[in-house]
Amino acid sequence: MCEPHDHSLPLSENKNLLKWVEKMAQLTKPDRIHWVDGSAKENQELCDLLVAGGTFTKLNEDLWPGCYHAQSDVNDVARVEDRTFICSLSKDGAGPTNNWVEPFQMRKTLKGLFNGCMKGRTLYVLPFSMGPIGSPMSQIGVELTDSPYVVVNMRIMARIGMPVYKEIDKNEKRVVPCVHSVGMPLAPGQADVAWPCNPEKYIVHFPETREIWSYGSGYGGNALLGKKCFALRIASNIARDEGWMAEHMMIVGVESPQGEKTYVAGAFPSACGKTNFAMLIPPAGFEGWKVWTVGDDIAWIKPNADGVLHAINPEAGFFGVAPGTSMKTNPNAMAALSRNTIFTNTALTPESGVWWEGMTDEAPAELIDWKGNKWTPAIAKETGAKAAHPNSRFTAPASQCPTIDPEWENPNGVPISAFLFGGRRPSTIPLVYQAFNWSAGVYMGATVGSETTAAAGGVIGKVRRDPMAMLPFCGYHMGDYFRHWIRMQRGLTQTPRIFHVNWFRRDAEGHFIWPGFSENMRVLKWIVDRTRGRAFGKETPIGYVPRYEDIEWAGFQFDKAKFDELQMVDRAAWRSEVLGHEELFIDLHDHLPPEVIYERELLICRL
Ligand code: TSX
Ligand code: MN
Repeated sequence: MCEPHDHSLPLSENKNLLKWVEKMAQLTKPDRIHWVDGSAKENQELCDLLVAGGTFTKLNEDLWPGCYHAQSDVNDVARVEDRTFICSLSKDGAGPTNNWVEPFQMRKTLKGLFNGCMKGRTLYVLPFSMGPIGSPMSQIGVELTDSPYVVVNMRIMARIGMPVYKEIDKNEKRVVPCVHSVGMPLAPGQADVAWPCNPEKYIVHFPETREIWSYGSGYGGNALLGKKCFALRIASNIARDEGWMAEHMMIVGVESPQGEKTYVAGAFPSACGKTNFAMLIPPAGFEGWKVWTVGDDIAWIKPNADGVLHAINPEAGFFGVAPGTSMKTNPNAMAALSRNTIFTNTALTPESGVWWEGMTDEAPAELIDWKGNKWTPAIAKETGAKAAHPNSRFTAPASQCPTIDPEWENPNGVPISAFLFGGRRPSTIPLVYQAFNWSAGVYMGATVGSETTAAAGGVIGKVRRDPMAMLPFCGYHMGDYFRHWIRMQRGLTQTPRIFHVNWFRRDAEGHFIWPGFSENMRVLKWIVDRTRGRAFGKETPIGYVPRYEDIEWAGFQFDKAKFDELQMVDRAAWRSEVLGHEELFIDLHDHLPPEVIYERELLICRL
């Protein structure tokens, strides 16, 4: 057993860390400093503190053991892309798809914002490792935050505390400094609110110095800085400089009845069911097959000494969208979130449980909605009020997922055989097709589009381009990012095959043609068989496609006519599709690699 720590004393001996904490404390002026050790005892004390302060509601221990519910401020419910900044030295470094502010000007702004911003609060020193502790692929960060909610969420999402101090004290790895404040200092005697935040928000990245500064929000990706800010925006910069990839991808391992295992990584824009796919359960007809979950959101991918790409999931938990998650759509997620989970902005039941739209076919008779108001199905029918916020979340330990891969914490990662790109496309795009080669695959990823849904806000039903699902998460110029993808192939002895999937094609009546969910296993099997060189692919202008007889249909009735409709490549529709690709490319043109331009020309010629 470890001795309980005096949290007011430094738990690290690293001089640079101690100096930086002191400097930041002088700037932010907290009442006290708490060095986070990551222990269960500390976590319990913080949860008790959050309950006492009204941020947390302890859920019914019999129904939801170890679980808490949090209700955020109504104006602090999602990432704030228009308040997210990439402050590289040159504007051209950030590119036209990022907000850029000159770094010295932004530092001045931040100095003003952070001056005294933690008055009346505790500054938590939170060391975290993205990736298994000690893995050569892991990266270390320290988040200074005035939010205990952030600390208890980060404890689920990353490896934190004592083992990380040990890594830092070894002085081998650079530490990414992350400063976070909810931006609501308390005057002496001023009472706190349940969800402190500031209407003015800044999510700031300095790519060259590898720094993150976040002000004004306590929510999700704005505040849990290891996730989108570090593991994608800063890591994409580190990866480009060091020759690896930081991607917005889930990772799954497909195991055949003979025990052959094939790992696939996939990028999908929001609202495409990436988490559901990462936890797929094979359907009837696939007895003996298993899909293992390595990660649901982020992949760090690096060539090993033999030139084979290997991936780790840098996270330790799932920060998943709750609405739509059910025993029907994702029983593995339901098992993962059944205990030791934090729910944010879901509805509360009278038994101190949680509920969200889509969790059960029938809504409970009465709830407290995410805003704290009484909610009934009748009220919802009349006012349209949602019980849970559409972006409400669960923070659940990955280790609790029944399909978590035995290799998910392998410090050397898992070998990647294929990349998947996907979007929500009602027309034009087949269920599945394979790129001819790496550069055609990069073009495929660079042109990913998805139909906008209500969840994203804005116009519904328009195709929005989201290259590699990285548009909000690439920490540098998107054109340079494509170039980096092109360049990655050179160091490889085995190039992953690249595929595009679309579960969302609709028929003339507007109905989904493909049942999706478990049945996607049939597509996944063709993908695995293609990467292993044992399935047929028919050449079309856009890539290789399966014929009806190339798909395993055991245990499922699906007409050949319907399959042909799903797979149809309509040249006229594709010609306008290629014109649609231009939209984003115009902005990026002066940084596009020639391969992307040539692939576009080749595609046009083939059509
Ligand atoms: O996650 C989804 N996947 C991937 C699953 C492994 N969803 C949900 C998307 C919202 C996040 C899907 N929705 C998928 C899918 O494959 N497919 C669809 C579309 C669809 C929805 C309902 C039905 C069929 C298709 N059928 C019935 O409701 C009976
Ligand atoms: Mn994501």
